[in-house]
Amino acid sequence: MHIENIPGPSTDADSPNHVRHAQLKRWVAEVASLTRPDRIHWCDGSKAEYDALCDALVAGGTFLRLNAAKRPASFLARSDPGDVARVEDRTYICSARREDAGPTNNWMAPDQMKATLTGLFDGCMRGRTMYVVPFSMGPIGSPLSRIGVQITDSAYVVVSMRIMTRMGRAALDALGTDGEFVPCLHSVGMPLETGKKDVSWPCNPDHKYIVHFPEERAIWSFGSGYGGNALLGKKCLALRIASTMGRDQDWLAEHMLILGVESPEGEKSYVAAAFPSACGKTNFAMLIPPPAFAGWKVTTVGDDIAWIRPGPDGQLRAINPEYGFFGVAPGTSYQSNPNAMDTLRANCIFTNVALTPDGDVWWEGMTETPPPKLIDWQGQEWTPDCGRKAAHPNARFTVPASQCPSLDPEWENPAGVPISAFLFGGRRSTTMPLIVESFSWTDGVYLAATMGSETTAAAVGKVGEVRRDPFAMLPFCGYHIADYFDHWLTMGRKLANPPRVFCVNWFRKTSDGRFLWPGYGENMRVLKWVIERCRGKTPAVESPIGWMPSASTIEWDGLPEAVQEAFSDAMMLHRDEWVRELLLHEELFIRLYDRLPKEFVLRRELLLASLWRGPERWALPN
Ligand code: OXD
Ligand code: MN
Repeated sequence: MHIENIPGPSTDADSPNHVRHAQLKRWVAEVASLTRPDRIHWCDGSKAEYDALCDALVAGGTFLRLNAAKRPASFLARSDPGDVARVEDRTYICSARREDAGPTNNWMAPDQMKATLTGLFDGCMRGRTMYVVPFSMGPIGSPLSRIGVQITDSAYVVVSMRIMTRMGRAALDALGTDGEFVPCLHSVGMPLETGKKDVSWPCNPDHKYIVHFPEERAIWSFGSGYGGNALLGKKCLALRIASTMGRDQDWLAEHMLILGVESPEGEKSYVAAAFPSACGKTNFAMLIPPPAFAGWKVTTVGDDIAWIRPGPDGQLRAINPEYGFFGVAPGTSYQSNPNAMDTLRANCIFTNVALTPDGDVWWEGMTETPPPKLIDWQGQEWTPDCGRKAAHPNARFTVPASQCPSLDPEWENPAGVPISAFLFGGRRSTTMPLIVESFSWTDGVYLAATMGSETTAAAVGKVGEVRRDPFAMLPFCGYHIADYFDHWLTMGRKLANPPRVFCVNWFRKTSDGRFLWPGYGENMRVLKWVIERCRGKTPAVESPIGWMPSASTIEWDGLPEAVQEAFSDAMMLHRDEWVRELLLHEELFIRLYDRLPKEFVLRRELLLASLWRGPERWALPN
């Protein structure tokens, strides 16, 4: 076996001299003897290493180098058409006891799963290089950060990990000789038989497993090279495993963006917001306020994940554990998100977008009129009338956060930023109002726990069905979701001044299918009300489900009158819709019966009573 990146004579068969962590060396050696790669490469995270791997990916056909004048240092990858999204039905939480994974997670006994996986990993890296990728989630050295080491046989994963995490020698050094790390084992599951030519996107068509062992804090992922299945720092470590760490260590690992809002007077607040996948989190995190908001500034700390814990002053503080953005490309444009478009100007990896004749990228929604000719995400010729999408709906960009023009100056503060408000938002055509503030922390936890959303293309499966997605964490909670609700209730009790909790719905529609709210930058109008509520600067109206803004407390300047007229419909509560909604809450509660917090049962009753005794259609007073 050939071992690369060894600066001096090696004293150990499987690791370079600078690796002083005995447990890590042992684990790497064990994995190598199971998976039998041709080579081992310890990643140092340098630019030279990144460039060399990108060159090799180009030579091997995985990457296409984009036009350097239009999109410098950027690449396009086209995945296998069967490996385009997270595979939730292949994702497991293998806790020792089934009941600790809860009814919303797939489960298998750890021993049984290890036996299955060991069979699959046996010899799975033959003919390939095994990369050892040390990485830090969160700024290196922050007490809120955690270290992982991913072993992978995919160079695409290595270069993506360098963008998405603080990867390489610095993370390894932070581990020292006995630091704690999460072992993250990954293989595309396609050994290269001798003399066989590799394919551009190796993966395993028959066996995919994304597996978490919460007690051991270990991750094993087999068979997929895509996104959340393969970049194990993200959903697997920073959400599923971190949520169990948070439960045990009194903090929260959440599927939330973090943004800063600065008023013209220079007052700064931070908000953390949870939305299910592909509901515009990146757009909201990079929002540009409309002209009516002169002097207001929105800044970005993170677009997907927040790690949150009480600071010494009893206020919640949050970090973004990631180092880059892995965003959904379709729908991103200079109209919807100019900051994202500017972030994407260089040093990007695009996956499953379309290629323009001049070597740049395109996706649905990027421009109003599509180019007359493209090469689609599967490498086929494409024209606007061909009846196919040019980019896959879950096509992605991978880009360093540091390139974002709206990046918050505090984004790498090792102490995190103080959180004033939590926002929870689903994609709902009906029922849920544009904005409502919970009556209390407990009530906010109830609203977040019962969130529903129409499904999107971020995961394999049906698109457009409403499913309960508590806290937008349904696919990401590493333990029993009812215990997670209880953890949130408990955290609130420990805070002197817990953040206020709001629910938003940018996606409500008229009965004939038109959006009631313009969304995007105009969401600033809602955000300003949120901030002013947190500062005690604006009143609210009591509705059956929470506090709401009257139209007069919203800034309307610069919006067409029709939007203001639609506001009352966007805020309306229809009793029949809510009765249906409460039945769906009940359905969720029955699934979680034995561990459901008592508060929820009582809160539901109270909601039902207020809605039942209220009018058939509850509207904001004029
Ligand atoms: C993501 C997701 O990739 O939520 O962020 O699916
Ligand atoms: Mn996400």
